[in-house]
Amino acid sequence: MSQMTSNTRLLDWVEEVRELCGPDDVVWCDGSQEQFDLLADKLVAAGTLKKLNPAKRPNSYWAHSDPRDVARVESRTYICSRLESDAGPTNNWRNPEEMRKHMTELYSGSMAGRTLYVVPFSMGPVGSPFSMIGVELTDSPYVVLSMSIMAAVGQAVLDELGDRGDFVPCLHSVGQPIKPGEQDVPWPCDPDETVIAHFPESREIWSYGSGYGGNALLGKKCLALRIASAVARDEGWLAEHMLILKLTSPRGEVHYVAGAFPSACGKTNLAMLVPAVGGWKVETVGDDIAWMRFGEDGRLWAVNPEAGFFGVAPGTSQRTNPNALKTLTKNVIFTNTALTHDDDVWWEGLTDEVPEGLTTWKGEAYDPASGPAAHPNARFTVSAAQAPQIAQEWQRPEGVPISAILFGGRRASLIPLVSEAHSWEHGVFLGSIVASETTAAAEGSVGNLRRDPFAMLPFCGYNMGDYFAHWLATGARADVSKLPRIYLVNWFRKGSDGSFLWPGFGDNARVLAWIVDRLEGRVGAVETPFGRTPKLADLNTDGLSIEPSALEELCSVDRRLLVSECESIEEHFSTFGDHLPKELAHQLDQLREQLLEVVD
Ligand code: TSX
Ligand code: MN
Repeated sequence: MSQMTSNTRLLDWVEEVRELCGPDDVVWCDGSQEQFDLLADKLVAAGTLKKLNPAKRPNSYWAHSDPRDVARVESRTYICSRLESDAGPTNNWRNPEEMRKHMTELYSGSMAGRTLYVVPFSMGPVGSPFSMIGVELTDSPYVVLSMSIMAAVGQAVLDELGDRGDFVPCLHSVGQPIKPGEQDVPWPCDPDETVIAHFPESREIWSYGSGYGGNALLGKKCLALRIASAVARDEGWLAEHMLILKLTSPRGEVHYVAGAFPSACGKTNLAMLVPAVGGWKVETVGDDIAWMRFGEDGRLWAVNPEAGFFGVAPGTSQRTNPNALKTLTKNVIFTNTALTHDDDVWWEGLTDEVPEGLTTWKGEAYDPASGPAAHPNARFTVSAAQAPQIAQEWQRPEGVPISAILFGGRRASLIPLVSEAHSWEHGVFLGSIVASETTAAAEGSVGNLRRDPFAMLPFCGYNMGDYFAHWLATGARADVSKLPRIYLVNWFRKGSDGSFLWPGFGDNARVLAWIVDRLEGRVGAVETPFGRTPKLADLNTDGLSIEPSALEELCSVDRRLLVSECESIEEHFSTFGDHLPKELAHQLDQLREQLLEVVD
């Protein structure tokens, strides 16, 4: 047993789980490099990890999962609140007692033949008043290694917790006990019985059956978004699915920008942007989660509660995200990428040419006729501290003051390149109608419009109508002059020939530059139904070959398409019933009124 803590709530819970799950051993994780290396060696011996070529990718590993366990499973993710209405229409709900009963049966003996690891972790810097402590009990050493990269882990966290009871218990089992005499498999899991359950009222997380990403690394989506969003509602702050970037202008002005984007919009690429316009600098504070609260100065301050990046590998290249490639040169765990003949990694989009002699994410010789070499949801897990573009203040306990909030989506038509909300309420409306056209057949038919309000659809731990109300209430108690301004952006608008109108990537800095010009009061704007868009002359197009007509089209709003958009928004809003704040219904009315007004 451990000498690492005398915390009775923790010790009692570990003992209770040991009795229920029946592991052979209990190991406490101290966060040391020695323990990390020991576990990595063990996983290499077990065939779960492969050590990559140290001459090419020092201290890095490759894992490939069971093909049935490759992504978060939203259909098996539950909010277990006493009232179904507290989970709301966008979440799966189960009664907490029923779920506990069901999962207690699943967990019974589920760790037989395995080791139970105790992983104390801090989301946010250890000791910051804004950090949250969790303890993950898991039978997956792969999860232990990943958690050690994604959060502060170990003795320092236990020391900070002391004898307090305010940690979030996070129970995780892959759900594949090893019977006596039986061989383990490289990626144990139980896909038929997978459940990821959240108990926001008692602040607990129970996960069973999956070893992959957000299902298993419980500090990230489960704690820092679903549980934290419910805590934030109760305590008056915001837990958001947002990147945080530091933007420095040629004049030396520094602005911090937060941004929420649905999946497949390039959020990590934006967080790590290399501007295509001279003199501008982007540094990363975070690429996925922002915890925001008002400071003494009345401004909204944001903290990145994570310590690493768990990013999608396919599509990451020298052109799309050079800083990511620089970050991935050492100390990385890759999962479900392809493996090269000389023990390095590869994925679709990394290079134009497919290298010879690839092994696919399934561990088979690559044959283009049998699908991609890397799984489309293949991931890298890497410490943020080794990113060359990391902002020096990224772990400051008080965070960084946010000047602007971006909401984005993948929209081929209607939504302008950038528009500035008229007010906080209008900005909340723009966040509530965020939508993206689907890109993969797996998400339904390609090109379908999917609403993903605030990019929080899979991550809000309570009723999303109440979440909208919480955003409105947050603005209502603020000093309006100190609130961040809110912008809607769309890098994905297409022309009539079906090609992208905007070059995107590093050129998105031109949009960021316009936003800074707005914040600094240097430029005017043009009114549209979605807010204020740039006067075309105010967008810096130096060195950009774009037709004036394309720029015009990018910033325009087609009123005919707006009619059907209003109908679509009305349908979207109707799903929230009487939990929809009246201010948002009013915003939709105002959008409709614009249709009746000027006809040009
Ligand atoms: O990440 C993207 N961003 C944000 C970058 C900071 N992507 C990739 C999306 C999938 C994750 C983009 N794709 C962006 C973008 O701004 N824009 C586009 C669309 C696009 C794709 C290719 C080209 C232009 C636009 N041009 C050529 O391929 C030459
Ligand atoms: Mn995310």
